[in-house]
Amino acid sequence: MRLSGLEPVFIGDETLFVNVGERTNVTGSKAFARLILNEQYEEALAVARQQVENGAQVIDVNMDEAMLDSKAAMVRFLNLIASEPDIAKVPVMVDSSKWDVIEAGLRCLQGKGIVNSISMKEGVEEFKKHAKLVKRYGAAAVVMAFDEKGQADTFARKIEICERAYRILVDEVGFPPEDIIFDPNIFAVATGIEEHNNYGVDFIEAVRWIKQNLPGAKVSGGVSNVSFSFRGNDPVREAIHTVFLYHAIGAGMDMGIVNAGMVGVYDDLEPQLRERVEDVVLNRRPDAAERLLEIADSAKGAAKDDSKKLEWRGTPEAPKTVGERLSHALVHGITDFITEDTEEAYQQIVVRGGGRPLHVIEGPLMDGMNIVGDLFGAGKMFLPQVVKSARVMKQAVAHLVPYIEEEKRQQEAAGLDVTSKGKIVIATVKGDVHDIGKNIVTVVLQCNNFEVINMGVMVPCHEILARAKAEGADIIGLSGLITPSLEEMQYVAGEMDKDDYFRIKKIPLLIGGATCSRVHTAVKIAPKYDGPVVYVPDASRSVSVAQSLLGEGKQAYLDELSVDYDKVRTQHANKKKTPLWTLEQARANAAVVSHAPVVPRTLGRRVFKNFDLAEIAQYIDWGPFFQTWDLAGPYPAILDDEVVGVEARKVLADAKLMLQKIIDGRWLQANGVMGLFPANRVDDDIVFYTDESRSQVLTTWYGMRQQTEKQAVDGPDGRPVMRPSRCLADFVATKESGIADYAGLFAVTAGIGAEKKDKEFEAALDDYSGIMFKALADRLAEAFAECLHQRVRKDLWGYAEDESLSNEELIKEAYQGIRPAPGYPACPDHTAKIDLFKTLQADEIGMTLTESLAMNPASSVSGFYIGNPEASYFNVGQIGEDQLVDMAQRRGMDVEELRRYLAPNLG
Ligand code: B12
Repeated sequence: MRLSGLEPVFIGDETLFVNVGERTNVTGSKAFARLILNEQYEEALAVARQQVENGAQVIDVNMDEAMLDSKAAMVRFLNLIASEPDIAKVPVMVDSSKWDVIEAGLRCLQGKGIVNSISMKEGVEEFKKHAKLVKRYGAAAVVMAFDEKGQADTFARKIEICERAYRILVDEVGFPPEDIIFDPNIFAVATGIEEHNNYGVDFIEAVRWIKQNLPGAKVSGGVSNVSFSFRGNDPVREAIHTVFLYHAIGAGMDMGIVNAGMVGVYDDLEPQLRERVEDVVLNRRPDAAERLLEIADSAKGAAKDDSKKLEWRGTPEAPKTVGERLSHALVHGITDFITEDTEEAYQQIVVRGGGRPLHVIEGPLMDGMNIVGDLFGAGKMFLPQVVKSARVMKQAVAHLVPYIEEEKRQQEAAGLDVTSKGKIVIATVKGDVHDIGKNIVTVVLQCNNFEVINMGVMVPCHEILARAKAEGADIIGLSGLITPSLEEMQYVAGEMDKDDYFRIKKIPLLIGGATCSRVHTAVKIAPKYDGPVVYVPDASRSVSVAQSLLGEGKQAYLDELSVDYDKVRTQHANKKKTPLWTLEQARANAAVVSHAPVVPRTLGRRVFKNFDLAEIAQYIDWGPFFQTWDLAGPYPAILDDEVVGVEARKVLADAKLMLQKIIDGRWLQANGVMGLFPANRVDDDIVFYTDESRSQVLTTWYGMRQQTEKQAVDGPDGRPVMRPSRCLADFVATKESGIADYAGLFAVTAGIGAEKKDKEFEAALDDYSGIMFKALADRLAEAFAECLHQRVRKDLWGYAEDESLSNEELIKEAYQGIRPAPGYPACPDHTAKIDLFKTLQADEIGMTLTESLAMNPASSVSGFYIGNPEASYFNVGQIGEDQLVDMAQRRGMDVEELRRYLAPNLG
């Protein structure tokens, strides 16, 4: 199934379970309903954005609320989403029980979305009519197992309705089968009513039947319904969801709405509980519900009971083998006994068994890691768990290294290495400092038995290529965080092409990192190199890509890739050009945002060295932290999420422990510099002056203005008003106005000292702590920016001295004024950092810029302060050639040089 927002999404047999975000649904989320009812659409948009940022692959939008004009609300919200590229990139599921709302929603969708739902509830004719319209709008459809007689509850009714609907859709309407998503209704089990006992089996079997008999069709459902009768007993609900999803996904369930709650690791469930839950879900015995009830309370209690913690090591009555213990330690990331267990395995296999040290790795350790790889691949384990497993593995291998070396010395025999699946050289490109992404990929690939040479950050092209040759690498992987790195990646691809070694062997090049994309890779990087170039969106995908590139199906994979990228290139070339206004037209449509500026209490530059980390820590926004660990869901709801809640709590607890150590042990130093200055708008720029006379220019921030065509929207009085063509300078009073306005600059870092500590973790073979440490340093950098900004508002500038906001409100940016950062969508131009750093003399606090304008240390943020109450963030989006030339002139810069920096905004 191919869906799309602004970016394509492919859901195929290889895809893991797809999670549909459900927080933009007024029937499911009271908070969202309140925002819509109060017309707080900006905040409602933030809910959508947060879902996407936290990994929802599709967002469900539902406005079915009695007090609402659902149709108008749907249209308004979807139109707002459409102008926010970071939300609009994912497909939308237009959800309503009213057809006119769905149709109104469909008219607003860009790309290919999903209709939720159509059914034969009101007869076949109505069904066909709706299906034809869905098809005409080019959307996919959720088809409920519902017909004129009612909702399907048994297996027979589910498949009867689904088959009938499928035949009508495919044969009569000509609906593409891959665009059909059946929802065969998940109902509660163990309700005490006998007829309900088979509901779980009916659903699972219906899934299996649909996947086998209705080619192309997908299956979805709302999972938490199944455990409804155990409300109030989360451990049992968790166990029911875990078992249910385990069997339903095994039967082929592709996607689903997974409500707040929990889902654990199937193999981890306490055996008795699992057996009794399985009896219920699979309806294996008539007294299943009573038997589960019997242990329900103790299961709830046991969830809090720690005494069973060491049971996995076995008891004298029920001993565990060393292999079992190693597997358990690996799957659960426990390092406590790893050295003694590895030693015991060594004694058993090598000393008493006559084997080789390598056999300990290839035997019990790899057996354990294979379980980890399988569970992760099946979506049953999450990234933090895998990284912890890798730490266990590394420590076990480290214990064996002296034995292996001793053996080498004695025998000098060939073939002593673990036969790895392949060797990969991975690096963050020159000029970029982003470390975490590629470190995570390294760990995940290592867990899957690839040998990975991680070269670190800011690695020049010639070093990467030389190392790849020296190591005989099978694959090269590049990572980067910010857009200038995209160009460096193109350069590396070009250099590989010039070098016979890579071109003839067609050594594959993998591309990853936050700003990379499939389209950019296909259009800009792949054409530079004759070998395979593959964009890899996340760590879990890196395994299947590397396997495909090195395994038997390589040619088929490459053929598929080449067809896919050709298509992407053709689509890109034929893409309708976003209609742009001329810069002149856009300027004429600038917002008029007048205000009465407050004179800052302190003007000029200020340095903050060794800022109190404990104070900074209070401002941490934990949301993105979970994203780093690839755990999807908004904070704090993620802690109770059905799928990742348990793991999210664990990783947060670990983080808080380490945060305390960072503060107490001064592992990091936080330095900042800021300045508030007289400033005025001159055209699209903000000019900063040395003093109140405003006669001498200190520095100029060159602004970029939206040029995409704007439409009129209903104003507060119902009359149409134009949406302005935004530019950040519009929030500052013009020079001609004579108003004395002000603006600020800042640069903060929480990364001083990070390298030293990081080396310690590296030496201790502790990737988990290393990644955790970097993730915390990044959180502290952002928190520092938040903390200093508050001080500016309340004190240093003082325009909001009475502000009193909770951390939650700060995260929602409920304050007056903004702090745009170069590189973010409202000011995408990274070169602004050059003058900013010079003006603030940022080097004095240990902050520098690389040749690609990344900041060193990595955990750093820089930007501007604008105090206007109307100031808000927006996306500059695509600009025209005229703005490029104009800007180059304003700056006295070469057009072609500037073009390189602004390339992502030039289409
Ligand atoms: C956390 C974060 C930060 C942190 C940490 C940054 C750092 N030191 O790495 C802080 C707060 C410090 C920060 C600062 C900045 N940031 Co920032 N940041 C983010 C954020 C929210 C998440 C990035 C992240 O860490 N993700 C988690 C990691 C694990 O994911 P990842 O790196 O993408 O890696 C995964 C995959 O990409 C893949 N992968 C990665 N590499 C590789 C390599 C290979 C070979 C393979 C196979 C796979 C692979 O696998 C990984 C694991 O699944 C993104 C927005 C976003 N949602 O992505 C913006 C974002 C990256 N930041 C951005 C910007 C602009 C900045 C700043 C320049 C802002 C400023 N002026 O201060 C600075 C630059 C910092 C610097 N040192 O130069 C922009 C970049 C866009 C652009 N136009 O360049 C983004 C995209 C936000 C946006 N929407 O505009 N940022």
